[in-house]
This record gives sequence, structure tokens and C-alpha cells, in this order.
Amino acid sequence: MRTLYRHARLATMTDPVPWGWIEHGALLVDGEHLGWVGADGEIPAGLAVDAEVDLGGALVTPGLVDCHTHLVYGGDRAAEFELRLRGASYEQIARAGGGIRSTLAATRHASDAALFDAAAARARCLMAEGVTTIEIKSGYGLSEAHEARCLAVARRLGRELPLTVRTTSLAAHALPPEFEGRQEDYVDTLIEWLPSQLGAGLVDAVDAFCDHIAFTPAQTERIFSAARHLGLPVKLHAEQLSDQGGAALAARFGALSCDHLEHLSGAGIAAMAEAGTVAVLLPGAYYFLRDTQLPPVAALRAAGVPIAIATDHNPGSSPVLSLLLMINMACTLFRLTPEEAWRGVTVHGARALGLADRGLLAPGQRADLAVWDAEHPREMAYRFGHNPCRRAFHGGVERPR
Ligand code: DI6
Ligand code: FE
Repeated sequence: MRTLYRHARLATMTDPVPWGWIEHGALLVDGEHLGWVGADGEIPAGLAVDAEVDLGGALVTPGLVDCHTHLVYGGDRAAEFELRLRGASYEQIARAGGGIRSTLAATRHASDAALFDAAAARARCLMAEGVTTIEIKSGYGLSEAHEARCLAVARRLGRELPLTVRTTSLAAHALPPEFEGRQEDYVDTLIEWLPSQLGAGLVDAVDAFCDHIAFTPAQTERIFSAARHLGLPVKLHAEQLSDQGGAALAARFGALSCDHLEHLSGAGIAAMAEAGTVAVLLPGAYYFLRDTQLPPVAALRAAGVPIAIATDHNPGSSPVLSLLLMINMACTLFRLTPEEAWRGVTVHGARALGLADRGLLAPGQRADLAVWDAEHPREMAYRFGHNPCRRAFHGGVERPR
């Protein structure tokens, strides 16, 4: 089926025009992919088309990519939020066995169906804003069976919802209580889980939380070596709370992305630029933890490191379910331009997942599209708490609303 959509304003996000803007645009959706994109007046004569649709001047962008989420978990941490407002810090709570570990317990106690239903409800919130691809990390199971279960729930979301899901194994998220005092043993053990996760088709990439309250650079390196041995790409929660040199380490392994990066050094930036590693900035966590250390945006920009923006949705540090709000916060808090923030949730978000087939409106790209009741995408960077997404297409198929 080849459908020609006409009379659209297109933010293609392709170079060299700002926003890849086409004021009077048209696009041909050919099955799952885009067959042709351009100005309405330049539609090739004799373009074979089965149907033509007038979009009435609506704005069309690539479908959004949320390249960093921890969507599958049990329970919530609203009570912990309240504790923090009475003076406890995130780190104090984590050290006292709360934090990630309390979500671990709730996740292990939840049934597969409960985990799926909760995660599907969260995914639908993201999808309502035009998100067509998300990454989901494990990291709240922290045993072989529970990590596999969470990854399987993520895979099932990708099968049952009109959404592409990429999965990442993040067993190195926190130390599970049964390994108390035996962190090295836990790292050995989680490395042993990887081949079976891969064999069962559960995992697309490997991540670790490298920080002083989590795993060391040496442990991270062991995990990355194991991933490389299996041919799995790596990503890293790097320099969120302190500078551990994690970004440079990840870059040495050709990491797809380094994420958070508030404490990133100049050496880390240079290593990422050299390796082509994407910087994933997470304004939701920065905001919710009331961080004051800004990621080095100007230096990342100057070094030409591609910047992506994501929700980091998780119950502890970023319980946000709006990628549009992250576009706004990337601008207000991190001083990205609206176009940079939009690239961060389209083409650069896709690149942070190793996906070159989406994030742009261009021939050959997947027909993942969002249609907006807006004149220009900068409006979604400016306004917040407002969702003008009217329609979304996943692989050329319009999603029911
Ligand atoms: N960094 C974070 O901000 C989240 N995980 C991570 O590695 C926090 C996860 C949580 O508190 O549950
Ligand atoms: Fe995260």
C-alpha cells in the first residue's frame, strides 16, 4: 500500500535547513517505510500511489524516541519522595537499603501480569505524545530469573503494543541483598546471566550504573568485556553523581551512549567525541533530585558530541511519563535550543539505540510519524503540560487513539 500524504508542514530533521523544514510538504508512506519526502510542488510525475490524503496543513515530525527508560518495575516510591521532603537525601535512602532495593522487593513480588499491565499503562502515556520507539532497561529484578522476567515483559510490550521496544540488560544497577558484601561475586554472576539472556532473545544492549554508590569502573570494564565477547553493544550510566571516568571507559568500548553526565570531564567529552558515543541527557532526574551540577552542554556541543534527551522514567529519580516535558526541560534547565532538544528525541535518540532507520523524515526511513496540532515543533519546547499530538503512525500503520 502506497499512500501519499499531502498538504503537511514537515520537520524532517534532516540537514542542511534548520529543522529540515518543508513548509508545503508531502510524504509517501510505502508499507512500513517512507518512499518519498519533499515539497508538495515537487512530487515526481508518475509517482505510483494507491491513495492520497490531505493533512490540511498539519505538522508532521518523526515519531519520538525515548532512548532511556526503566519502565518495568513493581510498586512506586511516593513514600520515599515524602521522606526526601523531610530532609533525607537520595544517597542516604539508598545506603539505608531503601531506594532501588525497595523497588527490587516490589518487583520480585509482582506477578508477570501485574508487571506487564503497569508497564503497558506507562508506555501508553509516552505513546500518547507521539513516541514510537522506547528503550527499556532491566535492573529491578537482580536475580537471573527476575531479570529475565523483566526483560521478557519488555519484549512482550513490543509485541503487543504498536511500539518498537529495545531492551537493555542493567543487572549492574544495584547490589541485591543476597550479595551483601560480595560485590565482585555479584559482578561475576551477572556476567554469567548474559549468554542465556542473549540466547533467549531478551537483550539488545548492556548497561551498568558506574558511580560511587553503585559499581566501580573496574567492575564496569569486566561487564563490558563480557558484552563485547557476546557481540552486544554497551551503554553506561556515567558521571551522574561523581566523575568516575566512566564515559572515557565506555567510549573505549565504542559505547552507543553515555547517560546522565552531570559530572562529565573534558577528557570524557573528548573520548566520546572520538568514539561517536551519544550523550543522553536526562533532565527529569536532574530536576527531581534537585541536582545543581549541570551537564557540560556547551562543551559537548563544541566537541560535536550528538546529544539525546530521554525521560529516564524510573520510580526513584525520574517518575516522569512525558517526553514532551523533557524537551521543555532540556531547553529551560540545560539551555539546549528547541531544535537541539527535538534532535535529541528523534535522530539522536535513535542513534543512542544504534538505530539508523528512524528519527528523520527521509526516503528509506521507517514510517514512524507524529502529527501535531501545532504550527511548528518549537511550540512543544515552549509550552509544557500540553499535548498537541493528534495522530501517530508506527511502521506506516496509524495507531488507534
Ligand atoms: N540512576 C538513576 O537515576 C536511576 N538509576 C540509575 O542508575 C535511579 C533508579 C532508582 O532510584 O530506582
Ligand atoms: Fe537511568
